[in-house]
This record gives sequence, structure tokens and C-alpha cells, in this order.
Amino acid sequence: MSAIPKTNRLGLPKAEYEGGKSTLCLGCGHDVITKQVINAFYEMGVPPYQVAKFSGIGCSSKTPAYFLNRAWGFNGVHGRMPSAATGALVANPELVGIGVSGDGDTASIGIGQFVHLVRRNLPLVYIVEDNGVYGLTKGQFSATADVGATRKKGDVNEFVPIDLCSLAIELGGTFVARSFSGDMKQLQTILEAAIAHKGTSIIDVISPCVTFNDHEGSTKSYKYAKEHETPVHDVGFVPYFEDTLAEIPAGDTKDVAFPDGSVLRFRGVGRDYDPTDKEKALRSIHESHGKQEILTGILYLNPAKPGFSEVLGATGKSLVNLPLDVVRPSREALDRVMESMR
Ligand SMILES: Cc1ncc(C[n+]2csc(CCOP(=O)(O)OP(=O)(O)O)c2C)c(N)n1
Ligand code: SF4
Repeated sequence: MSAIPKTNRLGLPKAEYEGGKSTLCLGCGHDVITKQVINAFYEMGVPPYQVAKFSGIGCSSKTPAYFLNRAWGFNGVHGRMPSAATGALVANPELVGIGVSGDGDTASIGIGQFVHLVRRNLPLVYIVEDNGVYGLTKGQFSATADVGATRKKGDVNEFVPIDLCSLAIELGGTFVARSFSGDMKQLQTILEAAIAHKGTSIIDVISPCVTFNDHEGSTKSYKYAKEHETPVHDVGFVPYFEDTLAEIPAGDTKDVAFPDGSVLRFRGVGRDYDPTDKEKALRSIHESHGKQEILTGILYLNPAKPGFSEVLGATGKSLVNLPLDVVRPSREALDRVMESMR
């Protein structure tokens, strides 16, 4: 008799959260992130058919095909994932949105879309799989490559990098995190909290490209990230449907509650870091560059700020399920508009 598979709170086995077989290079950081996305959605018990996946172009943007087969999906034009996600999630705010992008897709061609998405606080888990290069087009430097980093053939990057986390905090981002694909436990916790967050969650994940950017001289290699990763805290997450925070017992900790009752608990690890203090977060990230540290953890958090649909005064319901008399203006309302323009 075969063993009954373990299931989550919806009674679904992990297999229901998996996707197609990856075609990425063996050892690519992006595949490790895919695994944690599967784990996070499984643990959070999100119905796969309630999820909408979005991406642009790049090796990273291929990854939504490798998780949540039963979810909806839209693979957009290079750098334009936020537009597709905005349209879909405003039309149907009952969906749980996840976007996967690369540092090229986001920080180069898609930077204009990225900044407006963050300003609007659209509820979307936005993962940047950050390897410092354009992997799909054979390893040119991206806009997150550090000054002095070298490519495989030796040429040196001279351009100042864009720090997507600092930028997101400056723009009013409400959930800004950095992680490393090699730090699987931290990444899964951040992803679970991001799924619960009702605004844009920016998660910049250092995700080494083993084919074009994993050599000596790269600052996005496995070796460099392992040696320079500096977690700012231990982080534990209790979703609203659980009532104990086993991982990090209360004590010298800071709790931040989400509107749905979920709680994030932070324990400092040798530095004074408050993820709700915007100025301090920006200063810490800035200082970390000089010290060659890769700060990881939830760098800034403000769960109270209203999401995009709330600001628009939308119903919070999907347009397709609203009755016609709600979505269609009455003749009197249209007459009033016409009259006001005479
Ligand atoms: C409009 C447009 N310009 C350029 C390209 C070529 N192109 C494809 S993927 C890519 C960069 C991908 O890099 P990144 O987003 O960092 O993803 P990675 O492959 O490293 O995961 C580029 C420039 C394209 N597909 N479309
Ligand atoms: S080229 Fe780089 S980013 Fe693309 S799949 Fe291979 S290792 Fe990953």
C-alpha cells in the first residue's frame, strides 16, 4: 500500500504546487528560488487556481513555468511585467499575484515600470532574481553589477549599480527585502510574509548565474554571496491561521502585525536594526556598500499603508463577478457627465 502524501491546510499535497521541469543550467540560483516559491505557497495554503503569475523576459522570467502549474500566468514583454500585473490585479483583486523578474528585466529596461509599481503599492509579490548579468543573452553586465566587478573574460564594470532595495524604500515601498538563494530558510520565511502582505513586496534575491557570473571577481557568485551575506535579523513569521511563533520565542524581539492578524517577529543579530525605521534602513544599506556587506532580511516594512485598489476606492471584488448595475454607470450618471461638459 502506498503512503498517503503529506498535505497542507487545504488538504493538497506539495505536488499540486509544482510546475514543469526546469530547462535552466544545472546549479542556477533561479531554480533554488523556484523551490522556495513552491514551499511558501504550499505552507501558506494558497489555492493554486487563485494565484496569477507574471514575468517579463530572461532566464528568471522563464521560472513561473516551473511552479504552480494550476495557476494563471502571463509572460509579458521584456521589462513590462508590472503593467500586465497591474491590469490583471486591479480587474481581479481576489487573485494572489506573484511576479518574477531579473535584474536586467527590472533595473535596466523595466526600471520605469518598476518605480511606478512600487509607488502604487499594488498587492504583488515581486521577486528580482539578481545575478548582476543578462543571463539569457550570454552574460552582459546588468545595472545591479557592482563597480569593479569583472566579467568572465576580465572586462570591468565602471558604472554605479542601482540598489533596488534603497530605490524601493525611497519610493514608498511597503515591504522591501533582500535575500540569497543559498539562504533557503530565510528566503522561504520572507516569501510567506510577502504572500500575506497586502501591498507590493519587493524581494531582491542574489541568485548566482553559474554559467556567466560565478567566477573570482564577480560580486554575485555563490562564493562571494556566502562570504559577504550579513543577515540584519533572524526573522520568523506566523500566518493569521496559526497561533504560535515557535521559531523565535518572545524576548528581545520586535513584532510587526499585518492587518489580517499575521505577525512577523524580528530578533536582532548583533546590530541595531529596526525594519520599520525608514531613514535608518536606508543608511544601513548605504553603509553596507562601503563595507562590502550584502545585508539580507526584511529591510523595510510598513504593512499599514493602503494598497492600490483601496486608494482607487475599488470594491475589492473581481470585475467579472460584479453585477452589471454596479459596473455600468446608469443613464442618469452618464447624462450628468455629459451635462457637466457642455
Ligand atoms: C525589447 C527587448 N530588448 C532586449 C531583449 C534581449 N534580452 C532578452 S533577456 C535580456 C536580459 C535578461 O536579463 P535578466 O533580466 O537579468 O535575466 P536573467 O536572464 O539574468 O535571469 C535581454 C536584454 C529582448 N528580449 N527584448
Ligand atoms: S545562463 Fe545563468 S541565469 Fe541563465 S539559466 Fe544559466 S545559470 Fe541561470
